[in-house]
Amino acid sequence: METSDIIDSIRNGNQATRDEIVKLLSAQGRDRDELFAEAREVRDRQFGDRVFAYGFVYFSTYCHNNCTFCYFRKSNSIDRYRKTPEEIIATAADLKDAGIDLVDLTMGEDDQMYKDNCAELLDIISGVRKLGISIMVSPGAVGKDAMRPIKEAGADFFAVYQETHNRDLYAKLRLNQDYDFRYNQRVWAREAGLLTEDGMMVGLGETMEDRADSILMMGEEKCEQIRCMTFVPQAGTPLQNLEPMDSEMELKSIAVMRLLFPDRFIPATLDVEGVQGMKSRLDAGASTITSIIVPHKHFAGVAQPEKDIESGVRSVQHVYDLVEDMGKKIATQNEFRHAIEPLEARIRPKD
Ligand code: SAM
Ligand code: MD0
Ligand code: SF4
Repeated sequence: METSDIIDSIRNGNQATRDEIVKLLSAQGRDRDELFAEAREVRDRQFGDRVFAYGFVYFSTYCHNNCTFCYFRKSNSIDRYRKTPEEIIATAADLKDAGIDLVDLTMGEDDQMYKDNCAELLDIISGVRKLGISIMVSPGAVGKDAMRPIKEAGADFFAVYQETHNRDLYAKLRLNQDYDFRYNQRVWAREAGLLTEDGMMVGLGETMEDRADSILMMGEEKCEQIRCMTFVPQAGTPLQNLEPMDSEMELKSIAVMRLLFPDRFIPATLDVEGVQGMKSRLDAGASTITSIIVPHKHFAGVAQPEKDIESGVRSVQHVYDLVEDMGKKIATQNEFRHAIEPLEARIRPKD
């Protein structure tokens, strides 16, 4: 089948096969333009002229894991920080005042946050919740028992990315981390009434078929948010010399996810290419700008620990202006709550 036939078939409500997804991910020239145009149309039908904006608070860069791709892996000797609850709440308040829709509270797998049944983590979540802003937590793999308290403390979303759904590749990336335990985080989070996010990375030696499988599996899993990020090599890590890919595969993955799963939130992350990369991701059908960071507070990004942060280029006003230039508007916090409340009602635990 030609690319345009596959797009037609999906538009007519047919499920895409793995081979068809591989074909879409390989689209070039006019086929590629058609894929992206369709993705924008599907996104606009779902969300109108609204784009969602998430602020990123990487509040502890301590980690007991050794993921081969990550700058913050335990064996990397880098300067680390752990922000106090007060600093985190003040940063979240800045994001709220700037009109950001959600605060993503992210950490390395920091044992201090897990001890005493995640007391400090829960304290941070409930402190931020009191500000009246929506919350995503990205605390790594915490286990089943932590999910209810995380929900009750006030989190809306639980994010934990599988990175790849090829178990052999996973084992080479997330060293000594059980695949199923990580996968089950999202199952348990959902059972506790949390919205979930899964994610894939590209540029780590995966095949086209692996990428197609990740897209299919993320869709089947019914996560409300799904993402793709391009691997960015990090100094001091085992993969530091891996030849980096450009963002083309990430963009095509965004477009394919949008066609297949029209109603999901799909990030345009600023963490891979900074603000310069925002427009191309929105043009591929993304709905949600993620990784907006408050400048001058010394927070790190993930894939780009320093990119555009202290200069303020990744900050809110700049992002808003660019979004308006595209004829779009950042959703108000109320509009965002209205978008997620029906989703939360759908998964509310029944007891
Ligand atoms: N520690 C938690 C965890 O691993 O789930 C949350 C933070 S972790 C740094 C968040 C995500 O950042 C990872 O799941 C991975 O997808 C992404 N990431 C980390 N290093 C990256 C890199 N070098 N390039 C691209 N994405 C990266
Ligand atoms: C982002 N830097 O959205 C963040 C991060 C964790 N939930 C998200 C990878 O790009
Ligand atoms: Fe730690 Fe997360 Fe980085 Fe893995 S990806 S080393 S768990 S911070």
